[in-house]
Amino acid sequence: MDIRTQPLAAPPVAIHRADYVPPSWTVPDIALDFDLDPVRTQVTGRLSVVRQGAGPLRLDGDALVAETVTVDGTPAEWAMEGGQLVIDLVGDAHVVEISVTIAPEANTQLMGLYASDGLLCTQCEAEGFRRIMFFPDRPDVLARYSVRMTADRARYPVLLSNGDHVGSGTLPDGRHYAEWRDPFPKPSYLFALVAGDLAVNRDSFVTGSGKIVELGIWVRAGDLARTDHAMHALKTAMAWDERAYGREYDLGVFNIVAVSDFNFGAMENKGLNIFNSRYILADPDTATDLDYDAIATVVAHEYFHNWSGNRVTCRDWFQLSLKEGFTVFRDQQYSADQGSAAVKRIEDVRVLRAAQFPEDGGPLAHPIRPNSYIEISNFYTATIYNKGAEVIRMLHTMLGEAAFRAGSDLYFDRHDGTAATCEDFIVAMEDASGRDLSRFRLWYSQAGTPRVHAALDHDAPGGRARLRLQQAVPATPGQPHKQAMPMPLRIALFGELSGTKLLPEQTVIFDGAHQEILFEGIGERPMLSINRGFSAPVTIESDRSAAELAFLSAHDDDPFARYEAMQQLMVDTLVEDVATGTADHAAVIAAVKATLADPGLEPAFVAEAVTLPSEAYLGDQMLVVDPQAVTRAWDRLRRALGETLIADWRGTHAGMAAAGHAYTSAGKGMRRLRGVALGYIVASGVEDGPALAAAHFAAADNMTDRQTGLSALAMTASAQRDAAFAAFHARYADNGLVLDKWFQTQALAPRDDTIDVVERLATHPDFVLTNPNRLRSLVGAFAINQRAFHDASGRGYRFLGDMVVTMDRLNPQTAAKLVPPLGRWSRFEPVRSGMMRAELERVLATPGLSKDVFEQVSKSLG
Ligand code: B3K
Ligand code: ZN
Repeated sequence: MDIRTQPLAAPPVAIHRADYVPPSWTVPDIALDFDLDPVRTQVTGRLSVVRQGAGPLRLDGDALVAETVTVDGTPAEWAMEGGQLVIDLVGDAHVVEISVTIAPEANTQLMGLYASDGLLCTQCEAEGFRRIMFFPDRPDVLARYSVRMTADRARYPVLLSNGDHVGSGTLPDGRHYAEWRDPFPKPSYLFALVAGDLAVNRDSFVTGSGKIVELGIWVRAGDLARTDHAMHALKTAMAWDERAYGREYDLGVFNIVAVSDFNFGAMENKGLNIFNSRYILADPDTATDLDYDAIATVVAHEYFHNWSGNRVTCRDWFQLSLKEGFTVFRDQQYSADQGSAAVKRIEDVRVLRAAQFPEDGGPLAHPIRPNSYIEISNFYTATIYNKGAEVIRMLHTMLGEAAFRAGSDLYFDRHDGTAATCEDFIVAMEDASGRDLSRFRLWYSQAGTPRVHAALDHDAPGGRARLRLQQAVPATPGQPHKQAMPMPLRIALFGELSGTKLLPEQTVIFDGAHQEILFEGIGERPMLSINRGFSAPVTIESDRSAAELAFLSAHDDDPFARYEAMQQLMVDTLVEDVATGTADHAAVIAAVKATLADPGLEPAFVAEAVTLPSEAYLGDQMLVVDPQAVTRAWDRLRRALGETLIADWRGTHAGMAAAGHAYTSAGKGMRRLRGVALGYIVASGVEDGPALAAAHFAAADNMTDRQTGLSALAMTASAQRDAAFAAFHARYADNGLVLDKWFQTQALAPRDDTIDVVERLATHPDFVLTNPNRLRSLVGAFAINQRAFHDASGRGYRFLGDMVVTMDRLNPQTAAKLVPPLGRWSRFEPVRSGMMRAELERVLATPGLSKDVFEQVSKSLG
C-alpha cells in the first residue's frame, strides 16, 4: 500500500546549501512514548523547546496527522504549513506535547517506523523521523532522547532503543514495556527502535580505559548461528579505532539488529545499529568470501560512525561527505589492515571506477559537497561516499600519517557534541599540520574526474628525464569551467635496460594546469610508473607502449601500479579491437601467462590482475559506446586467453583445489584465483568446460566455490547449467539471502538471452518487489550487465522503465536508485540513445511521480 499523502502537483523545489540558517528553536530533550502495534501505533512526543532566534516553532511532519497538541500542558493553537506543524510560542522555553497514530505495516517506503518479517523497526536517516513524530528533523538539532515502548509481550518480547536500558516490566492484557535513555544528544536521524521476537548473540568488549561494553547482535532465532563473523568484526573494529584514531566507545551497550527489508546496507543509530541482514549473516554454506569481507567492512563502517557521524555530526545534509567520505576512508584502512592491503586497494579502485567515474561523467554528476538537491536520499551516492573517501585519502597522503592523525584528533576534540561542516574538517587539518589547503578545497566544490596527461621524455646525453603533466577537469552540469586541483601523484621511474627502479619513489603535488618535473641522473631510457597506489582519483592518459606496460605488469614494485599496467594493456588491446575490428592479443596473453607463473605473487592479486576489465568499463573508455562491438572484442580476447593458456588455467584450477572453506587471506585468494581459472576454461570453449564447472559446483563445501561454479555454468548453454540452477534453488528455497544470489547470477550472465531470462524471472513467485535486496539482485544486477541491458531491441530499457514506475508507488527511494543506467543515454550510439531517452520521458510523464524519481529522471534528461 502506498501511504504517501502528497502527490506532486507542481514540480518539487530544490534546497540550496547557500540558504542555510541556524534553527530558531532547539530541542534539548525529547521523551517519546510508543504504544506499538503493526496496524496502529500511537506515538506521543514531549519536546522541551528553547528559543534561539526569531519566529514560530516549526516542526516537520510527513504523512502525520497531529491528534493532540499541547503547550505546557494546555491545548495549543497550531497550523499546518507545507507539511510543517507551526506553533506561535510567546516565551523562550516551553514543553510541547503531540500525539499521532502511524501504521507500520502499511509503510512500504521503509522510512520511519515499519514492519519487516514480523519485526517493527525504524530507519530515520535522512528524513524519516518526521514520519514518526513532528520534530525539527534536521541534523543540527541535537536532543537527549528518553523512549518508552509498550507492546504485546508474546509478539514483541524484545524492545530496543538507543542508549541504555533503564527499565522494563509487565502490564495487564499480555503487554509489557521497556524504557531506554540515551545520554548523548543526537540528531533525529540517529533515533532507532526495534520490537520483535529476536535471539541474541552476546559478547563484551573492554575498552582501552577499562570500561566494559555489552555487545549484542539480535536476529531471528534460526539465524543465530550465522552471527559470529559479524561479532568478531565488531570487536576487531572497536580495538582498531582505539589504536588507529584514539577513539573509544562511549556507552555501556552496543546493539546490532539484522532485518531483511532495508533500503541500503546498514544504519549507525546511536548504540543501536540496524543492518540489512545480508551484512550480518554468514556461514560457509551460505555466504561467499565477498560476503564475509563486506560484513566486516560494513560492521566496521557503522561502528566508526560512532565518532565520525554521531559524536561529531553534520550541520546540514550538504555536509554528508563529512561523515560518509571520512568513514569510508576509515573502513578502507581497517579492512586493508585485516588482510592484503594491495588487494584491498585494487578492489576499492575497481568500485570507484565502476560506480563513481560514470556518475562523475554523466548528468547526475555533483561535487562531494553538493550545492543543491531536491531529495536528499538521491545523494547517498558513490561520489559522496567513495570519491569522498578518496579526497580524505589524498589529505592523508599529502599530510602524512602523523599530521593527519593530529588533524583528526583536533577535529574530534573541537567539534565533539556538535554538528560540523566539511570546512571545519579542513580547517582542523590545516591547523594541525600548518599546511595551507585553500586550493585543495576545490575538491569539495568541483565535480568531474580530472584527466591527467603525462608525457615522459629522455635526454640521454644529459642524463635527464622530463615529465610533463597537464590536467583538465571536465565540464559537468552547472559547472562549465573548472580550475586545476592540487593532487598527490606518487611517481617512480624504471630503467628499460636494467629493469630496476632508477630513483626512489616521489610524491609530486601536481597543482596547476601544467607542471614539469625534472629527474637527474637518468642514464638509460626510463619507463613511467605514475599514480602508484592510485594516489589521486583521476584518469591518467599516457602514451606508454604495450612493451612498457608489459614490463611494468611484471616488475613494478608497487602492486597497484603493477595491476594497473596489466589493466591498461588489456584496455588498449580491447579498445583497438573495438575500433578496428581486430587486435593483436599476444602482449596480453604473454603478460597474463607471466603473472600466472610468478611464484612471488599472492593468488588474490593474480586473480585481480588477470581478470579482464568489465564491458561497462570498456564502454566508459569510448567516445560513443557500441555495446555489441565491445562484447565482440571482449569475447574474442577472453576466448583467446582461455584457449592459448588452457594448460595454465587447468593447472591453476587443479593447483588451487585444496583451499576448502577456511576464511583466511590465503584461502580466499586461492578460491578466487581458482574461480577465475574456471571462467577462462569455460570461455575457451573446450568440450569438458561445462562438466568441469558442474564438478566444481557439485564438490563445493562452501558458498564461494558453489557460486563460482554456478556463475561459470551460467555462461554455458548446457544441461548442467539448468540442473545446477534447479539444485541451487531447491537447496536454498527458504533462505532469502541465498535466493538473491540465484537471481543475481542469472541477471549478470554474459549471454545473449539474459534479457529473456530476466523478464521471465520478474514473474517468478520468489520475485517480490517489496524487498529491496530481491529487487537489486534481479533488476539492479541486470542494469549493470552492459550486454544484456543494452540489448539492441531496447527491451532492457523498457523493462527498467516499467520497474521504476511500479516501484515508485511502493518505495520511491529504491525506485530512484534504478534510474542512473538509463541516464547514460548520451554515451551510446544514436539508436540506443534515442530509446533510452524515450524511456526516461515516458517515466517523467507518469502522473504522481515521487520527488525522488522526478529529480533523477529530470536531471538525467538534461
Ligand atoms: N548512514 C547510512 C545511510 C543512510 C542512507 C539514507 N538514505 C549508512 C551509512 O552510510 O553508514
Ligand atoms: Zn556511512
